[in-house]
Amino acid sequence: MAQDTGSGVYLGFDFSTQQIKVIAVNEDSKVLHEAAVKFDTDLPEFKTQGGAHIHDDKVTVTAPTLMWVKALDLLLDQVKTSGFDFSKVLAISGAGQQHGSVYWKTGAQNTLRQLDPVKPLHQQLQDSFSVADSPIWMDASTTTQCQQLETAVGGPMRLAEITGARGFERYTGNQIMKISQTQPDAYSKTERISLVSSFAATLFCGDYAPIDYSDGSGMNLLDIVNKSWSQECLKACGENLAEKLGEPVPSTLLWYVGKISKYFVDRYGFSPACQVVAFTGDNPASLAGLAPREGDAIVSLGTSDTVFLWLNEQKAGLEGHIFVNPIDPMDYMALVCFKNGSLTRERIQKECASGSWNTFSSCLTSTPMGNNGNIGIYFDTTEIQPLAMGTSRFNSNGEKVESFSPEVEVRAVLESQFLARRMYAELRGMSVGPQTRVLATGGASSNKAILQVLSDVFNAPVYVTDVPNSAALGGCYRAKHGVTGMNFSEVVKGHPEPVCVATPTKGSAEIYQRLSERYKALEQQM
Ligand code: XUL
Repeated sequence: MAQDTGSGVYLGFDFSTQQIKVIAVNEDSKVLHEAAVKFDTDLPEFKTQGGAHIHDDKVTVTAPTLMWVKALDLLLDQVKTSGFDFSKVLAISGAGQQHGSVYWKTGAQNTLRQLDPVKPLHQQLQDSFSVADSPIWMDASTTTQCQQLETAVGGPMRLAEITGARGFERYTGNQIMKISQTQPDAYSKTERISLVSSFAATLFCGDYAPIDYSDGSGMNLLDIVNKSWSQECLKACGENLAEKLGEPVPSTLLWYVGKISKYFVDRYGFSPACQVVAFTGDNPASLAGLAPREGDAIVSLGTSDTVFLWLNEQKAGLEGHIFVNPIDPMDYMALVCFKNGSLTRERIQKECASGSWNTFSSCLTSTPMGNNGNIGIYFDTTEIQPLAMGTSRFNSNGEKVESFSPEVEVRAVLESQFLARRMYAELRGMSVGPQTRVLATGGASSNKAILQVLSDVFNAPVYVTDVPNSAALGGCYRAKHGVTGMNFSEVVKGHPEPVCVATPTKGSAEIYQRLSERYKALEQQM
């Protein structure tokens, strides 16, 4: 383990769906240490699969809250055994899987304030939760509650205007409403409700840590313009909810939620001066971990594709999600997720390019931008926006056709995927153009021919940035940002600069402007 003795150290935690991860960096953003505890394999007694329990109805998905506590015990013991010097840590922060909720039973605050450093946390907190199984982001059981909330505030668009999103099943307000309706006793015995992020910060503070604006935006409860709970939404979701949630706070910017609790000082050797900066959601933390500049668009090309945008102004809408920006609370970030990403690209690569990415790339270089007017839409699984499934192919006259040649099919899948990413990013407020840096991450970002199509469709330069564990790293950067108050660009000064790998080909703007209009019309027909 490379322990840097001279300068200060920042820790970033990621309480994600399948594991808890920690990264330590020094003042130059150099990674000094990493460790992780995986729920399924390191804590088999909780019998989770992928860190979750999928219930018999298939739509209810929870995780045992105590498992997360026990995982933190294991993780810190492991880091201590490795010889890591916790006394150098100036500040910590971190991330949690978004939307999940934790229900602290009346009396838990007292327990948190009096933790005994001789015993592990899970032994002392086993009776502290009024609901033992936390609903998590994979839960889709709250359609009725979403409808009730939308109706209460005046419809889905109105809910999106207030909270940054229409009613989504996984959003915490709807989950809380379900608990208040189906487990009224447990709800009334709850003194505090945390998100996974603020729950993690609570453990470190030994007292209730507030919810930050950015992760709080994933609840259908926060008024993202006024940065306060929406009274109408609170009223619809549960009695005395404001009290149970506490006041939300900015994500960073010289804001820390408390000092590390005596428990961690005595048990692990943290300095009593170590600060805890508000934890946030994993997606906002990932944005910070990629060290973006204002205005950047991040396109993550993975199993599912996700577009993150740093926005100065947001546009409410029914697709995608707007969060308060985790780096600058006056700005916003948009997130739009597409289910058909790498798996669809891989299927076409197998069927049309004999399973070879080199052949796939040759197909791209041998076909012109705009694919001679051929467009294909490939939704192997039900897409999120639009809610549609199936494959459709259209020739340059807009007529439906049964098949394309392999080269045309390869270009068609990428062009339509990137046209969709661009269209929904524009709907959420991105003004695409040569001034926008598109930062590509994820598996497919290693293929230059693919990134050239991305650059042409977005009419913007594409940079690659390979940052494994961006959410945990974002925790380190946010910890430093929170306690030093430096400009974010200074905070991330040692972060590897993204490399420009593709610039728009001459003529791409006109071609894809036309194609984008056609794509929009064809998608509507699906
Ligand atoms: C975002 C979402 C997921 C979780 C996964 O809205 O639900 O990305 O944050 O950890």
